[in-house]
Amino acid sequence: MSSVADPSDWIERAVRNHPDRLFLAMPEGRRYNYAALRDESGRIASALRGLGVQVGDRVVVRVEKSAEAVLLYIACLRLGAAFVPVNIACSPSEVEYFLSDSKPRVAVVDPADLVLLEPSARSTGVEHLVTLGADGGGTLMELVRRSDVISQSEPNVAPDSLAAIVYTSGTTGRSKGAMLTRANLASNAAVLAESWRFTGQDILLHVLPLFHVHGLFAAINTVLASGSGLVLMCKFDAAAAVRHLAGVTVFMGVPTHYTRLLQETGLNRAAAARMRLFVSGSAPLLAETHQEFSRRTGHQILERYGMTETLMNTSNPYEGARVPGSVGPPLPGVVVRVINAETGAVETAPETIGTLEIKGPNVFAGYWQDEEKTRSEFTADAWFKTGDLGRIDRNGYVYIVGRVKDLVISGGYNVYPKEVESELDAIPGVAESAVFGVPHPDFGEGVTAAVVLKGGVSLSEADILNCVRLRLARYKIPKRILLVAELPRNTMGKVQKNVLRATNDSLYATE
Ligand code: MLC
Ligand code: AMP
Repeated sequence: MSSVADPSDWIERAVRNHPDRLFLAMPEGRRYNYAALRDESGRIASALRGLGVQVGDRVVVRVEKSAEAVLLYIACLRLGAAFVPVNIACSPSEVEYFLSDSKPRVAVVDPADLVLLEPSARSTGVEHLVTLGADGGGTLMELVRRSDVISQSEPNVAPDSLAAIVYTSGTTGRSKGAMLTRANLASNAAVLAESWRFTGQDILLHVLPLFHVHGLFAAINTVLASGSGLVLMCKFDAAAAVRHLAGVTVFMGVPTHYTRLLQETGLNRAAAARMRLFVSGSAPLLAETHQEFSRRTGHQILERYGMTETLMNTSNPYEGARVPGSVGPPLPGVVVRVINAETGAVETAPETIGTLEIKGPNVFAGYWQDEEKTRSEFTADAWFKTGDLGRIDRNGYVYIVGRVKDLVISGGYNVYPKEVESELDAIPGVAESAVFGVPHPDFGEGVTAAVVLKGGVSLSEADILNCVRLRLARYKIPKRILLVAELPRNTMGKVQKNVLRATNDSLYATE
């Protein structure tokens, strides 16, 4: 296995060994080689330093995807600052919470959101609010133009220091910030580069958002750790992605990307002839998608399993059987165990279903300023409880068979029902609600709500959707609101979401 370097070493090493090699290309032609990556990220680092950013300071980033956004992430790595990515779709009230919780020295937002977010930045004590647009414009880049290139990455950053805080919603309460260290990032990228056989000749087609561990760490860090390159597609478009396959060697996506690629008639063996690897993760890939993709392109999608808190845990092998429906064996250095959900005992017999727990250098350092939540998500002997239900077969392959956490995964985005239910229940006239996921042809699962109105109240599906539209990120908004007289309950009075799921199983079948 390649030696585990600190993230800053990736850049220094690449510039030393192959300064002219491509790091990032934009579809319209702009290109950065590794020397340009070092210089441009060094200039951004210098501008951030000018704003007072030091090792350990948080930098909240809520911007559209762009080459500059990638360079900003790398600048934070080189400074030893903690990168805090926020989904561009988050509502202003969600952003205010992230600012007040993470207390950043600097927040970088899209210029179009400046006026909207200024009051939140002021009330939460953010020192500097700067902008970065999709076109690379904005006040941050004005500062950058006036800044020198830093000659060297910050040398005094320990492996266990904070590299990023990534917010992840929970079954209760507000989102929690998962603290990822430099060692987490470095070890996972080294393992992925090795396991997926990345070389300097590889070019990754990057279609994922930059605010989740999939697009940010599994994709970009693996490229950096292996000195390979990427083509950055800022908005996923299946037809354009098929055309790009001729110029790249690796693709990473969520299952929705694959089902959309399959709808393109141009996706065939010839279109994928130069490709070396297709990786899927973040949500379950249907075995039929795997099989259909293989029939059309001759490529077997390699499915892997990860989490914000653990980065990548398991992966089907590069050489050897890629089993449809399985997420593969644990990655080198990672250990996965199965726990009996009732007794808490470790299950050693193969094929036994239980909750999955993880240990390894990939596992995060805990939740930001929340020791109680951190304690409750780890066992006494320091295993992380994933909340996923799974089994391990005789060959060591892991299968995810369900979740003990009440979670809907829509197009690779996690939606916690409790958060949506709280917003629905706050609407005057709503008595109670239950949010659940049912099969959706595009997003895998569609967020769906059953709502009971108070007596004498008349509200339509559209009225209810209008009320939540400004409160929640768009992907969390239910695709359908079902007005019902009452929620199904068991004898203990608990809402039976399994009944709601079963009775509405075909809700989106004709879409
Ligand atoms: C977009 N929309 C969604 C949605 N994405 N609705 C539900 N679920 C989603 N995932 C809605 C928008 O709100 C909008 O609705 C409409 O669809 C069109 O919006 P869009 O912006 O044009 O969407 P599109 O570009 O088509 O997005 C689809 C997608 C995107 C699949 C490209 O969802 C995506 O990039 N998903 C990847 C998420 C990801 O990176 N997950 C990794 C998490 S890390 P309206 O009503 O406004 O018209 C993790 C760990 C691990 O899980 O293992 O990797
Ligand atoms: P997140 O909290 O956004 O990081 O999402 C992590 C969750 O996504 C995991 O706990 C799993 O439930 C799910 N997940 C990730 N990859 C896969 C996969 N390949 N198959 C099934 N579920 C997955």
